[in-house]
Amino acid sequence: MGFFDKIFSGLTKTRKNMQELEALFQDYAPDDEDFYDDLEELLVISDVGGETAEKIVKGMKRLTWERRFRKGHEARAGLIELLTDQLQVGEPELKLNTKPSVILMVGVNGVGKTTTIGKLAHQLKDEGKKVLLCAGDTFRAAAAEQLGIWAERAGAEIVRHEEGSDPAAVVYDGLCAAKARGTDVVIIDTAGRLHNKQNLMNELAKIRRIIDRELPEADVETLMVLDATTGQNGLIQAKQFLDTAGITGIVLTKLDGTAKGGIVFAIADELKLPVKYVGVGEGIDDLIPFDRNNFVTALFKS
Ligand SMILES: Nc1nc2c(ncn2[C@@H]2O[C@H](COP(=O)(O)OP(=O)(O)O)[C@@H](O)[C@H]2O)c(=O)[nH]1
Ligand SMILES: [Mg+2]
Repeated sequence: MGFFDKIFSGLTKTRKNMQELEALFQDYAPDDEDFYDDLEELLVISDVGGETAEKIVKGMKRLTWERRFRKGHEARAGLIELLTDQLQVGEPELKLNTKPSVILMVGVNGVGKTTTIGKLAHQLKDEGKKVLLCAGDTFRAAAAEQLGIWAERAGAEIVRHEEGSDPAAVVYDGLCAAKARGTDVVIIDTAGRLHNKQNLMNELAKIRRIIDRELPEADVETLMVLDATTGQNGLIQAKQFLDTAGITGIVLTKLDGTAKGGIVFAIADELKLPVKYVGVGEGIDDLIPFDRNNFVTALFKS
């Protein structure tokens, strides 16, 4: 299945909401306030978020006036353009030009960090890269084990320590191994929960300092993983990571399990960060590089 088909099927539940839009465009009249109210409601139902939905509706009114929309199909095309523009934030592609380069994966428990690492390792291996996984989640015994399974599936190496050991020490070892072995990309798993939030943030900052000290010239992507099924709540949680971790992009997982796919618009608008990948299932191939044109096109395709 190609990326477009995957995003199309991953958006099945979200598209159900959006299909009601088609009915709106059928009875479209440019100065009908009900149209804009219904549009806003549908956006909110799809978890675009109140503020972002309001901005989109305002943008739609402006565009309607500027372009003199008269017909439903004109307004529909205008909305697609507006939504696609809305997703133009930062650089969607990973920048991993140095050898080694580093991907640091952060986010709360259960969002899909470890799974995403496995999928990403697999894609990078397919591109011919040598990949090393670093088991920085030492908080739970099962975490390194789970990462080990993914390393095997993806054909990547792994560096791990005992449960309860210092994550910063694992990261240090991982980076040293990468330098010694000619690794292309090191992917670091981290804990999503510690005894308290401040501990977690301190630990992430410490890991970050070790990367900067050991590999000062390296390209580092810090990806925050967000679970699409948690919608606006997930977004609030995510904001806690923003200051500490120096996030370069978002991975939005579990899009396949939710009608809340509109959250990508809230991410762009509120976090001002690019979505770099979306997860559409639990399998190794279920991670798609984010493409805003494909995303919006898939959303409106019936
Ligand atoms: N349906 C679906 N499930 C996912 C996706 N990504 C992760 N999961 C599942 O979410 C659960 C938690 O994932 P895990 O990687 O352990 O999360 P972590 O705690 O952040 O490392 C697992 O059961 C995964 O299989 C996705 O894109 N779609
Ligand atoms: Mg994990």
